[in-house]
Amino acid sequence: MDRRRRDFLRIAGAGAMAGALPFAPGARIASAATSNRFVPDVELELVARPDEVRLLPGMPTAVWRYVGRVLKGPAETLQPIADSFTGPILRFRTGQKVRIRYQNRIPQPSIVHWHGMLVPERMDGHPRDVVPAGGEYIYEFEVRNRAGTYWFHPHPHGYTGTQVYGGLAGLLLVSDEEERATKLPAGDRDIPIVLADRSFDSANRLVYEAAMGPGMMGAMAGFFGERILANGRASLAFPAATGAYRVRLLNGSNSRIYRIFRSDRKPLVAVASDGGLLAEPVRKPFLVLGPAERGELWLDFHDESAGSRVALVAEPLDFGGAGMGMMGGMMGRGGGGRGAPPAGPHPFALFTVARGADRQVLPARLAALAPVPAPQASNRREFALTMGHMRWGINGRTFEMGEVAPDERVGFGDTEVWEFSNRTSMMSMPHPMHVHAVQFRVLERIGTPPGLEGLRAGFLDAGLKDTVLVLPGERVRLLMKFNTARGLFLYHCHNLAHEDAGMMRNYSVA
Ligand SMILES: [Cu+2]
Repeated sequence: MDRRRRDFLRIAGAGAMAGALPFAPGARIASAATSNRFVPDVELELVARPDEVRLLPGMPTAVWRYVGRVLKGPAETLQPIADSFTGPILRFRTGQKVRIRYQNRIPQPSIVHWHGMLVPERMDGHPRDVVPAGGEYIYEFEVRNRAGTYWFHPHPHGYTGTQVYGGLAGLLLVSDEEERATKLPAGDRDIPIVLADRSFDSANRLVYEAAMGPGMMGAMAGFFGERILANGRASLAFPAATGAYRVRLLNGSNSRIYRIFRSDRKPLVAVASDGGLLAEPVRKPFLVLGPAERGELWLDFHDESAGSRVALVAEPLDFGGAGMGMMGGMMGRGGGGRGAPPAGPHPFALFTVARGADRQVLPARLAALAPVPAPQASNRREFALTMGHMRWGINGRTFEMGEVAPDERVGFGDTEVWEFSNRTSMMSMPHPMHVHAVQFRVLERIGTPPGLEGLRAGFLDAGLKDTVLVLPGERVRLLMKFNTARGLFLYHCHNLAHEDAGMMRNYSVA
């Protein structure tokens, strides 16, 4: 293995990652495997390892990525994506029993988290379960989620940003009977897209330098790359588009927030959020997707004339001009102060309409999903998003591996209202807040500043969510039921620079 393969190297903070690959394969097998009574319907091998992919013209780019194979079950369970760092796509069905043999072949401790999935404590990829380079971890769980677009990525403490940036992330698509009954576009009309920003040097190597916020006294704003990529490419082209498509979008960026719209400014039709199908299609002028959020679109070309072109555009959101002076516009700046131009609106999926479109009818109803209930008097907890000692925190605290505070203990089966309040700091930034082991409902947003109110039209707050973007100044109330599993789970900011710096806590369910 040549040297370039093993460092995707010019990663900032690379002290911990420089040096030779210390792994000895099979050095340690950590297994949360339940018992030999678990008979999987599907068994996969999933390896995180250094690789090279051709992302840009010229030199290939050294990345870390997941590769895998199906050991048992349908071959389509695992679908690699050619010439990309993202992937493979995993396809499961509700009710399947899944075993995944994860092997860590990157030169850092790591563990895999199945983002949005409702799995037992030791299957969730908590940082205390990291395996060293060369180690292995065996996951066994039953797929309990409804159909939807979920994903997987590393979750070690302190290195998640680096490892995701290196390329470790893939989609996990769940299907079920209810979804099949809707007859949404399938096959090559079902298009999963991972949006992620990256910066490259002149030799096509990945560059990772987190940006400090101007005036933020050392507090990390995050990473803002110069290029926006779709499944690792500059853009995806669909030269013979007819009829309707289902486009699944994941914002897999470390920190960037996007506004997604059609190039012809026709409204978008959203059909699913983080946790699967909405009750019914919703027309939106645009979508706003923070890191880790998903949105699915019904994209219809049957009334476009042959030859016309329509793009989906991702515009990086810049909070600098929205009355949040301390933001200083850094959201739109690329490349961590390397003098790069800010990434502008980027057409990432280009559809050229062909003749002969079948008309496919948008279903009026998509799924059985109760309306968001009125806010009620359940047990309410408030989590203030805070800034102290140059670090982001939650209620003034930062992550400690096994620590759970008295106000972070939840009763199994309880329904609670959690409020994330983003108003305690003058140095306000949007924070995409993610809670493990639940799919929640967004009850209300309170106090959205007038300058940001326009963004609310782009949120998919009507659906099930596991990550919610809390704008500067807002209090967002969430309704959640803790009936997945007992144990220790995480809640945290999914701006990975914030998460790695400690804007993450445990909560326990007992
Ligand atoms: Cu944050």
